[in-house]
Amino acid sequence: MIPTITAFERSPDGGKGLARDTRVRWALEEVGQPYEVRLVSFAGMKAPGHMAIHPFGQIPTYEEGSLCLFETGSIVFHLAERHAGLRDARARAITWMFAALNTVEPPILELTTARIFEADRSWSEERLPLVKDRVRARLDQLSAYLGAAEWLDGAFSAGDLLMVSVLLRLRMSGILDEYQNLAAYVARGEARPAYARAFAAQFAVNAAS
Ligand SMILES: N[C@@H](CCC(=O)N[C@@H](CS)C(=O)NCC(=O)O)C(=O)O
Repeated sequence: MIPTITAFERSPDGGKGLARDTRVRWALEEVGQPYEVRLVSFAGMKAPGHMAIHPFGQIPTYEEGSLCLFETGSIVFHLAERHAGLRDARARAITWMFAALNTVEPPILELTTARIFEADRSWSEERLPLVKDRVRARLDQLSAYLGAAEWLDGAFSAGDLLMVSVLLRLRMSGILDEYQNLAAYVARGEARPAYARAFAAQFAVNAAS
């Protein structure tokens, strides 16, 4: 059965890979699973039809027959479980998936909030360095762990897929470039043919609109 995912009709980044449907598209491409996309507007995301499958009115979602999933971690996990292609060392890959979403992504999201949504506040300039330092604290640790390795745990895994997706959100800030090995790690992720297909599919939607 061909699954259907949801994505922004118009992504705020113009389809540059930052919306979270990219992670799901990437995982689908990695496992060679064809998929369909239902595009939703911001209003459509909060309409009852979409809220019935995503209680928080967001994208992406994943529908496969009677199975409806939301949360990128859960969707990538489902795909990794179903397709042996992503990785065998299941428990460690799952650990890295959680680390990407629960430990590394939160300070990165905080930085996005500080840079975009709080930029006009009087205290913004004073707070920004603190937020950046919290991001660096995590990247220091991640960079030390990765060292010169290609991926986090031997072969490429769903943990790498989510970690690269999370780190990509930092590129605009310039902080990623302070860590040579992490910048190279992200570039390796982006160089994967499956990522390129996912990016192109998402970009095409936004270029067309
Ligand atoms: N934790 C969720 C976050 C989902 C999320 O924040 N989606 C964003 C797009 S990247 C969204 O739908 N934003 C619109 C909104 O929240 O109204 C996941 O990983 O799936």
